[in-house]
Amino acid sequence: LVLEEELRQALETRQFAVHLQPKVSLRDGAIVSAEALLRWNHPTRGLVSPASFIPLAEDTGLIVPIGEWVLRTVCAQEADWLKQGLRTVPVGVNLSAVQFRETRVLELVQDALATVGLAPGYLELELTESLIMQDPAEAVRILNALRALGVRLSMDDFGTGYSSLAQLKRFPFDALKIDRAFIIDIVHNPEDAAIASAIITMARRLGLTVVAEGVETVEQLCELRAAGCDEMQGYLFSRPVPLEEFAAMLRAGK
Ligand code: G
Ligand code: G
Ligand code: NA
Ligand code: MN
Repeated sequence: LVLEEELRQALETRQFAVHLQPKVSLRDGAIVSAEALLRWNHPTRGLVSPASFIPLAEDTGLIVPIGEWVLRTVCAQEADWLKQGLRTVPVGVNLSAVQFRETRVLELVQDALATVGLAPGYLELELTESLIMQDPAEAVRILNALRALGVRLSMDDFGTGYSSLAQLKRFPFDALKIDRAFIIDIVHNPEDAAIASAIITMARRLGLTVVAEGVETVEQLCELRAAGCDEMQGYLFSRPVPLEEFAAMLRAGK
């Protein structure tokens, strides 16, 4: 109950921040997009990881206003960077299953884009398998509408749930992110390497951009490149960084 009240206050008193982690092309090393990751700057406890408060935010429904804040913050920042002439990249926002179920996501996204005049192609939504599998028919309908709007869609944490690539072809995803669980041991565990390689081959045949999550070593990078992976995200290139630091990375790279 205490934490719930603190979360409410955090939203009102602007204790949240969005950090961005780059996704990098394995072809030329360029930053091609980013993922928005929520950070809570707690007045006494310091930086609190979302892993420790997102479950409660979901249980209490607070994820709805918090998620809306993340979405609007990302759209406003992107619009502002474009106005400044910065050549920014699409930014992915994580959507929780609760947000998907309890809000009219399509209307919310349309309004967030229109409010700041942002072109839809600068926004990407990251959704997990479990989210779309809760009500696949409804998910297909909403995702098709979002895709028609021009928003990019990416399947997050792929490989950890129960869906197959065959099921995924019903959904209009642009990209697929291979869960970090398969990347961690990719160099030393031939089974993980085989799974990652099979996912990459099939996903690419289905026309999806493949992103490897949690890449930390050059050896992992080489393995992924050899398997035909398109992009990587992970500490090897960069941790999630504050917005201004990300803008500096974009300026430096171009
Ligand atoms: O950022 P890591 O750095 O610690 O994030 C931990 C978990 O919190 C991840 O599963 C990530 O997807 C989730 N997360 C981070 N930011 C957001 C957000 O804005 N919305 C939702 N729903 N989940 C987020
Ligand atoms: O669940 P989702 O994939 O949205 O969450 C991404 C999570 O992975 C975040 O907590 C982010 O901080 C974390 N992350 C990103 N890159 C790396 C990495 O290279 N190593 C580890 N251990 N975690 C990472
Ligand atoms: Na994500
Ligand atoms: Mn992920």
